[in-house]
Amino acid sequence: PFLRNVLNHSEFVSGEAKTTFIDSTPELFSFPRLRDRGNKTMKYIANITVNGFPGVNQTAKPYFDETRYPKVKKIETLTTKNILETKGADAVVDYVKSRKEVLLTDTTFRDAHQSLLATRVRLQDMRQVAAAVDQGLPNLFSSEMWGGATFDVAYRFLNESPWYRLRELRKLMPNTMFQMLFRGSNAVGYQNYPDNVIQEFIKVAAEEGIDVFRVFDSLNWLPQMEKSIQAVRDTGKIVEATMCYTGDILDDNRQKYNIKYYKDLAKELQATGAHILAIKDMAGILKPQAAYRLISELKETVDMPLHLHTHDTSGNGIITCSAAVTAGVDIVDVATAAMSSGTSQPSMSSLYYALENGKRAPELDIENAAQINHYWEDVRKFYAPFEKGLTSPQTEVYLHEMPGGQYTNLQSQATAVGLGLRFDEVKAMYHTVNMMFGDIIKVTPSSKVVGDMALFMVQNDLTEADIYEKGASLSFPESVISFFAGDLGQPVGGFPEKLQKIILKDKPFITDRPGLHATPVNFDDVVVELTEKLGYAPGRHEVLSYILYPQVFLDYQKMQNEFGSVTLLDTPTFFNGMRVGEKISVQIEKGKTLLIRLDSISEPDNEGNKTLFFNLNGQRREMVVKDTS
Ligand code: 3PY
Ligand code: ZN
Repeated sequence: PFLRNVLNHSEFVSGEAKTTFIDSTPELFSFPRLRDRGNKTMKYIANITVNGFPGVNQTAKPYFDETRYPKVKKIETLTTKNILETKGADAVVDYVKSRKEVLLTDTTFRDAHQSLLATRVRLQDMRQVAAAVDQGLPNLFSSEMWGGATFDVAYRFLNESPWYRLRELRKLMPNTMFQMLFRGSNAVGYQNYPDNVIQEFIKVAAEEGIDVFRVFDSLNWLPQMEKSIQAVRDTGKIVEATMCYTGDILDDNRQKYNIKYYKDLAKELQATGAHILAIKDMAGILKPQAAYRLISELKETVDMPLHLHTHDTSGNGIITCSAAVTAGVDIVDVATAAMSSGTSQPSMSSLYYALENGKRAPELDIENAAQINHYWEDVRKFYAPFEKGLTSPQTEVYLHEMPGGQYTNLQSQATAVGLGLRFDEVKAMYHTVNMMFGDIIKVTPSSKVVGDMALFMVQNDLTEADIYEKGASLSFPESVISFFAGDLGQPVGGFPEKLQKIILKDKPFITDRPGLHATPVNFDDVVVELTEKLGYAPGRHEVLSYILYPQVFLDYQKMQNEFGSVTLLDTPTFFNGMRVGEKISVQIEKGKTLLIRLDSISEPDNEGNKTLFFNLNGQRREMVVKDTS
């Protein structure tokens, strides 16, 4: 029973075992362990082969060309990460200010795939290119590789621990600063968490390897950011205080969010003690002329580096970045070309050529960037089932203002409730709802509230007038009620009172910070509760995951117990299983490889069970799987 427990130990099965654990349990490395790993892996493959992967409607596993692995020239230079480690956060700020060229953040490992491929890119594919980025692109300001939706999606859909992803990449990228997107009091979730959870999360994330925290609030409400900003400062890492951009500063008819609004906000954000000011254009609606004016005026308003984040949905992303560079922006977000454009960030190499020979051209080895990009051209094909984005520029985004990361998600949600063919209506309704709500900042989670309301209205054929007339008898989506109760904080200019009454009915609402009403989490109690559920004492990171996503985390653990660490499988096999006659190898650790061949699959028996005949490292193995497809 002891060995059984150990074999089910989550760190063990997820491959996260630390040296101390391995050293104190040498029996784990004997043959039964390898066999157990092999059996679990085959069980996973057998299930996927017979029943498919959720969301992947393929009948047969596609054939892919051999992946072109990047061959980069290693460039020796002092990196921002080296400066952070030796001289601290303020020295990085001084370094950024001293640079004449614009610096780049590469979002390929986070926002790019969140915005194009429903956040589905797996560690296994990042792992193969990580060292090339570290060695070949050392002039990057940072690599954004964590946060936003990646945390939840890794557990929920990829059976992958986001912490394990962070640790593994950290090992492969020792000279690159890692950046994460942090939703202020919503952390990496969709709701408000108690302050001590926020503080503990930031502390553990910093210890595990995050260097730059971009802290935003989905309503640009400062009180929801302050605790996080201070918590990052306490760790000695770099904090970017964020203004989310919405509206159009150059449109006289849209003056709720005018230049004065952003300049005042910038001063308030500077006063929090943050190192960098991030301008987060989550929808990609910052037009080039507006970017020029905004950056120019912010430069004169605050004395901190400016970091611009935009999305290329409209097709104008490069021009916006270029205008911002001319106006003096210090850092801009880009993605490798094959993972750029559309709802993602503008392309790194396009921006390079747009700025080439200019005064602020970035320092980038374009050959290395091209090598890395070839790799992604090949890898992106594995994720074809998740491609739901735009295939051409969409200037309609200037009207609906939907964040890049939300577009594909809302499209899937619409399809799931039978509104796939009415998505144009959903987009138009999204705009209507925004105006009904008083023209709010729309970014996770406030964007989800707008999306939920838009879907609700289209699904029930409700117009704006209907909401005011029939509101009393409607049961609104939970997220909408919660938003109007003040659970996400206060929007700029407050809530529209009439609508708030209709939506809340008699429910009370708050006007102060939700964190003031939240009971701090007692971590000791959670450890006891979780130990009971897991059968072992959890690490601090596991405790946090459980607090943020209790059921998702427990489901992940269940999958780990059943199938072991599927993180190590190649992506086509992970999503499509195996073809009869196919051979794959899975390197489960240095010097230990599983060689798996699928020899045949039986017809289903009376109960619908199929038997899959495998060969695992030379030995015949059978797996029985119920065909539920
Ligand atoms: C997120 O919070 O996930 C975002 O990417 C917001 O733009
Ligand atoms: Zn984004």
